[in-house]
Amino acid sequence: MKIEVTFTGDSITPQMVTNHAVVVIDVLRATSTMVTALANGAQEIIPCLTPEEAFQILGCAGEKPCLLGGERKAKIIPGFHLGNSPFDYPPEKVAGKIIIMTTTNGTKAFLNAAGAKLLLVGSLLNSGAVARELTQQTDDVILACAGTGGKFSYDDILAAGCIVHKVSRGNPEILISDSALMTRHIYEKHQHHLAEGLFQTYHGKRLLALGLKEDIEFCTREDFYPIVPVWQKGVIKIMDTTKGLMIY
Ligand code: 3SL
Ligand code: MG
Repeated sequence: MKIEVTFTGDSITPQMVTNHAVVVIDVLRATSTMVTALANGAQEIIPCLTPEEAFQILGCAGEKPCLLGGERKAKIIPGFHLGNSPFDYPPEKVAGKIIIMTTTNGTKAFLNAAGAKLLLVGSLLNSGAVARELTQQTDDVILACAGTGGKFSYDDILAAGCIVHKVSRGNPEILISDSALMTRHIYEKHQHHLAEGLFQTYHGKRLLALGLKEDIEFCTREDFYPIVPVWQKGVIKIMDTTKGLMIY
């Protein structure tokens, strides 16, 4: 198995992901929020590209228990129920709910990778569980960082490097590309101070300026949730990693 890391959602193409296991990563904050919502009991997440599309899906959902979640410019979208903070998704709000979600970078990256053979949601919060799942795979792996505004984003690099670190530990037969090796080195530099590492970054500073320091601290909690969300039939659900089956 070979591991590659890509750095922006826009660079993901259908050709690239075919026959690969792909993990989409948007630490600040879309994939951290998806993982939190599912860990807190959300039934499933439907990622979509635009607020208009989200309203349309809600309009067709009938009696289904749906909530709209996401952001533009890091703020809740007018008319939506939830923003893009993991703290917006506690069990009392999201248990049993279907979350229809659109974010600036994360959901777009995810949908660009929709043709992957296996498509998972990764973050620091579930990095250990994702790494364990990847070690069961025989297909080549792409860790697809969403990036910020079409550019490389340090938060995603930390999670990609963390997953590479965990997958490659004790598995010398796994081939690590130069991009994966670079992310592993960056993660290992910040490993014991992940939040502080992000306070200095472009997106970290933006969130700090909006008073969202706790979001950064939460999104950098490594292995907080032992779940692996997987894309199946147009929705994201928790994978039952014990049986290789999805939970319905
Ligand atoms: O990158 C993204 O899609 C968002 O998660 C951005 S934000 O943290 O809500 O600004
Ligand atoms: Mg991001």
